[in-house]
Amino acid sequence: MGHLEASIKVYGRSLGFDIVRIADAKPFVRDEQAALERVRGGLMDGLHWYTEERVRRAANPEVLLPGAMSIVSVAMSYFTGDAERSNGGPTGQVARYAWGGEYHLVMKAKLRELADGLSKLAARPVRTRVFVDDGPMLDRPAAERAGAGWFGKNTNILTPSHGSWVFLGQVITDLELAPDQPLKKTCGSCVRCIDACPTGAIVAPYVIDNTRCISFLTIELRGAIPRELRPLVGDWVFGCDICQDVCPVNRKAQQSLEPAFRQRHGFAAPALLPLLELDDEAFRQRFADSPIKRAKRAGLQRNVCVTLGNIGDPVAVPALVKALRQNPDALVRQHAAWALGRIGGMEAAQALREALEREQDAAVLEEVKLSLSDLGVHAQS
Ligand code: B12
Ligand code: SF4
Ligand code: SF4
Repeated sequence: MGHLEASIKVYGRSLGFDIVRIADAKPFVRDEQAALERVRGGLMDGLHWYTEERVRRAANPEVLLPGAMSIVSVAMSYFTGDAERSNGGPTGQVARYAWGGEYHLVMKAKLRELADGLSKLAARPVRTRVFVDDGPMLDRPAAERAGAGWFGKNTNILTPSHGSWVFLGQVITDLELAPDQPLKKTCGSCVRCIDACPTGAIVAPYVIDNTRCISFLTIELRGAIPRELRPLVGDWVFGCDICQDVCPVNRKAQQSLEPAFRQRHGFAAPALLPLLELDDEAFRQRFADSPIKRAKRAGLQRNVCVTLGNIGDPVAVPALVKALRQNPDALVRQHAAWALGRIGGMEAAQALREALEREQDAAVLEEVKLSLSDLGVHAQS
């Protein structure tokens, strides 16, 4: 490693990145092929923005930054130990990456500083482009090539020091740098994540069927969660960490040093009933500067209904009845009807019968009828 590469790494770490490595900017041939096959095979369905055109751009750094020579690949841990559970009624689980602040903002600000630093360290103007998650870049293959970590069979990048609990980012630059080597590690014969995934979303090693992944269902999906998958979502109200929680590599993960990623009170395992009460304004206030805002108010409340249905505690019935009667979104009323059908009891059945008289939305009515039939109540309208 030359002096410039060493200085870039020292500077990157001083900005708060846990891992800073360097890759060349050649096309990602294997990954382009693999991603195109996933799109064509329907495994990325539901992510309308994830197109073949996007994959082709994302896999070719030269297209993203003409003259690209190198990629500075960074990783930042968001691991903050055990979840603090909320009091007061049933609680759900939120994926770790969303326990703290908005990582896109935090990482992009630091990546821009790193990008500016390249010109100073190289003592010449350097062209750069930065990426974290939302840009058309393949974050994981860049991290793999730079040796920041290796691909786990759950498709996450596993780092030796911080496990898979890391966000990945890149600075693509026209600066020619000596690249690091990929790591020689693999998962070996382990298949824990594949066995543990409740929906069978890891359809083969290194292959996720997005349409079955709880992370997609609870964060990205805008419509109804398919009925047959709802029981498998368990108590995950935002994202899913099961395939990472079971991963042996994560047992030795070091904790995050970033204050912005500290666990916020009531975010890791939130009390569910108050979440059903939020209106748009209250949702915005509570989840401003949080990854959770991506689900939107109706999406989160849909997930809360599914979780309450799965937990099955009758204490949730009054809140679900209220949601079925009053929630402004048909999506939420539909999932409240499903949850009432799962929990059952007199009050739930009565509310479902009333909804038959009042409800105008076809999808909600259909769900009400299915729930009544699950409860053995004959639907008359
Ligand atoms: C779309 C997307 C999703 C989708 C699809 C997931 C997926 N597997 O791609 C959904 C919504 C489901 C999702 C979920 C999650 N995501 Co996401 N997601 C992305 C996004 C935007 C694009 C990923 C992509 O291009 N996928 C395309 C598919 C084809 O790629 P792939 O599954 O990784 O498969 C690769 C391997 O199969 C490899 N390959 C092919 N053949 C072979 C053979 C061998 C031997 C090997 C080793 C590899 C290999 O090639 C493929 C292409 O590179 C990236 C950000 C970005 N811009 O890159 C974040 C990103 C991947 N997500 C991230 C996170 C944190 C998550 C969640 C953990 C969040 C959560 N807790 O709920 C889950 C994890 C679910 C999982 N097990 O993957 C992080 C991952 C960090 C890490 N350590 O890897 C990223 C990098 C965002 C970031 N910048 O930090 N995500
Ligand atoms: S995030 Fe959850 S649902 Fe998605 S692959 Fe991992 S264990 Fe399966
Ligand atoms: S659980 Fe096992 S197979 Fe899955 S990513 Fe971790 S080490 Fe690899």
